[in-house]
Amino acid sequence: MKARKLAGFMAGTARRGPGRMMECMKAAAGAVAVVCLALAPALPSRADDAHHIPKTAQSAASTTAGMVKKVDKFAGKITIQHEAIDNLAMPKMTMVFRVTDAAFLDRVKPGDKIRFAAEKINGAYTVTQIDSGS
Ligand SMILES: [Cu+2]
Repeated sequence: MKARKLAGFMAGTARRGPGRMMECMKAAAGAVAVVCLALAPALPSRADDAHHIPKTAQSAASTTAGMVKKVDKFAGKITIQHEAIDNLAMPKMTMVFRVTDAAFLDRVKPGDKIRFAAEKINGAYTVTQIDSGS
């Protein structure tokens, strides 16, 4: 129903000239963007559920101690010298993480000692939480 209506609209506007056609294309692109936005929130929450199988009630156990080595706000990445990360079966090392929220990067600077939580999201090691130890 919707597709046929849109096709008819596009055919009608095409007859009226290229200017109208562009308007129509913009309208169609807008509709696609809306669909994407509607779908996007469902994905992270599903990944989140898979990672948070509630075995115990202790939430502090999921954070790891680390020291910030580098903050790259432009790339949305942070380099952390970290202790072993149990949930990722990772030994202590220095490595680059993505972040789930770019605002994390405004709260820390190189040299800061932090506690943070990390998960593997879409194949990339990603910081999901930072507690900047005061
Ligand atoms: Cu690591």
